[in-house]
Amino acid sequence: MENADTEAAEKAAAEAAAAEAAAEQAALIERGRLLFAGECKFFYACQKLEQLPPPGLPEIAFAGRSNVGKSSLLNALTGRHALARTSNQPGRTRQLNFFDLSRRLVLVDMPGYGYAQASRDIKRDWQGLMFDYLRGRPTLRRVVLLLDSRIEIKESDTAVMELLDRAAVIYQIVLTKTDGTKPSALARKIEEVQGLIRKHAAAYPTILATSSETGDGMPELRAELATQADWDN
Ligand SMILES: Nc1nc2c(ncn2[C@@H]2O[C@H](COP(=O)(O)OP(=O)(O)OP(=O)(O)O)[C@@H](O)[C@H]2O)c(=O)[nH]1
Ligand SMILES: [Mg+2]
Repeated sequence: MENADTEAAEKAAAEAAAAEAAAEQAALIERGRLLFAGECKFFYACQKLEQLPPPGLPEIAFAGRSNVGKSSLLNALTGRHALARTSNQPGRTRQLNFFDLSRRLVLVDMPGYGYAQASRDIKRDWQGLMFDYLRGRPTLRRVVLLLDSRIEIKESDTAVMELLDRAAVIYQIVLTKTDGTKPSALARKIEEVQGLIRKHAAAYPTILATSSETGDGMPELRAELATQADWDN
C-alpha cells in the first residue's frame, strides 16, 4: 500500500515537472515567434574589416559552406522571401550583410567558405574577412554554424569549428535541408554531429534540424536565438 502511494506520488511529481518544462518551452517558442515576427531590416554590408559597423546590439552570425542555405535560413526565420539573396550558384553572398531585428538583435548573413570554384583572391578576401570578424567581434553572441544534412561534413567545416573553439565563440550547429533527408539518415547525421560536438569546446550541445522549405525547426531556432536578444530596448 505504502509502496503504491509512493509510486503514485512520484508519478504525479514527474508529470508536474514535465508539464512545467513543456510550459516553459512553449513560452520560449512564443517569445521567439514574437521577436521574429517583428520588423527586420537590412542596414549594412561590408567587405572589409575596417568597414564593420560599430558594435551595438547583440549579434548572431550565420556561417557555413557556400550553398549550405544560410541566406535561405535567414529568410525562413524572418518569414520573408527575399530579405537575404539566395541562389543556386555557390558564392552568392560576398559580403557580411547586417540585419536589424526589432532593435533587439542583429543577424549577420556571411559569405560561405569552401567554394572550390572561387578564384584564389576572392577566397582569400572572403575567408580572411570571415575569420577576422568571427575572431574579433565583441558583440558576437553566437554563431549559427550550418551543415547540410544531405552531404558529408567537410574538412573546411571542422576547420571553422576549430577556429571558433580557439576564439571561444559559442556556436550552435544547425542542420539544413532536412526536407531532402530520410528520417533514418537524419538520425545518423545527428548522431555523427553529436560525436563531433563532444570534441569541440565552444560548441553548444543542442543540434537543431531545419528546413527552410518546409519550416521545420524554425520555431525552435527562433526560441534559441531569442534568448540572446537585448530585451531592455
Ligand atoms: N531543398 C532545400 N533547398 C534549400 C534549403 N535551403 C536552401 N536551399 C537551396 O540551396 C541553395 C543555396 O541556398 P542559399 O541560401 O543561397 O545558400 P547560402 O549558404 O547563403 O550560399 P552562399 O551565399 O553562396 O554562401 C538554393 O538553391 C536554395 O534554394 C532547404 O531547406 N531545402
Ligand atoms: Mg548566402
